[in-house]
Amino acid sequence: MKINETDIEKIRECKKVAALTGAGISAESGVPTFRGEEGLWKKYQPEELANFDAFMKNPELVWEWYNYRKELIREVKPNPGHYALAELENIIPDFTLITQNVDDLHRKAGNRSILELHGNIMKNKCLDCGKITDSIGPIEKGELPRCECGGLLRPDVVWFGEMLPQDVLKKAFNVSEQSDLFFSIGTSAVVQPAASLPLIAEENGSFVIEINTEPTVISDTVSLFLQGKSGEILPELIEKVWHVS
Ligand code: BV8
Ligand code: ZN
Repeated sequence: MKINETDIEKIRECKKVAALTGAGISAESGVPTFRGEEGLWKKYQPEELANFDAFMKNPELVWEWYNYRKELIREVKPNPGHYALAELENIIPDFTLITQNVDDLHRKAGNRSILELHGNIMKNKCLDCGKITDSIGPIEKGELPRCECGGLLRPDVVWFGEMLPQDVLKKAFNVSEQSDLFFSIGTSAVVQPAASLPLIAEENGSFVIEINTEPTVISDTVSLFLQGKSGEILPELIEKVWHVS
């Protein structure tokens, strides 16, 4: 990882840190990304499945997709990239993790102050009474998961065209604006409004570090673009900047 002494000094002085993560940070745990070549699901695009109309048209298919992803996520573990961010929360008093991911891996890795912009795949919401449950009893083949009130359950995630939880989003905007150091990690930075967070940080004078295996639409505007795997770069960066051995 190429980083010069001046940048190391600058990063070390920062006190208010925010990190935005996307599917890329979970790739090394074996969770497929959305737009990667392996894609998440045979022939469908996430946008076709992760939306309310698709769900109402074919709830079985959408539940099949989410159950497939939940099975996957139950098997996987956080990787060194997740653990590095958990360590960062312990090193920096004013640290906030903002994630677009719904895979719960940051919580498993030990982060506590987490803003889940797009919800959490392990939680379900009732279409009728709005009750959130985190477990579904056994369902007969071809049956759909239902709430005890009889209402249809949906995954408690934010679909395309749906509002993000307003309190969570407001906090995410605030910490991005107030930050003096902002990380954009493993996200293609295309999905709004999450993708505006690095730009807001940049506008407010934060030092913005992007970590991604590929350049993205924001790579040439950030203060430092570190190309590579977050599971490798993050531990190395922490070593260089904060564990001055
Ligand atoms: C909203 C939860 C409006 C569900 C997700 C046209 C039509 C309709 C809508 C829109 C439109 N134009 C814009 C919109 C808005 C839309 C949007 O932004 N669309 C995009 C596609 C153009 N946004 C919305 O609809 C949002 N809501 O705007 O509401 C509104 C306003 C007022 C009133 C009512 C409504 C809702 C967006 C949330 C959608 N839900 N997920 C689920 O997960 O099933 S989005 C989904 O994409 C995931 O959350 C994911 O996190 C997110 C972003 O993707 P990434 O995380 O970036 O993942 P991706 O695969 O793209 O990239 C991975 C990156 O990692 C790559 O860059 C890769 O290079 C890198 N990488 C890979 N391996 C590694 C790595 N990096 C480091 N290390 C590695 N090892
Ligand atoms: Zn209900």
